[in-house]
Amino acid sequence: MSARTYSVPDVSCEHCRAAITSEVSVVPGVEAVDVDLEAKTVTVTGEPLDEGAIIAAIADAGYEVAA
Ligand SMILES: [Cu+2]
Repeated sequence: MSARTYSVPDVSCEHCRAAITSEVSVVPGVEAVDVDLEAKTVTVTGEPLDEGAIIAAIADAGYEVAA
């Protein structure tokens, strides 16, 4: 099991958390999604983690991963 943390500066509220969680949790391999509203990060746990698919899912939710 591995974990990756992405910086997503635009997350601010429970709506953001719900939108990102629902999109990212259906990416194959993803087991858990933790959105930290204070740190403005999304931590994804699972195996395997498809980085491109995860970033695309965050984009589908309407948010951008900071480089
Ligand atoms: Cu929000």
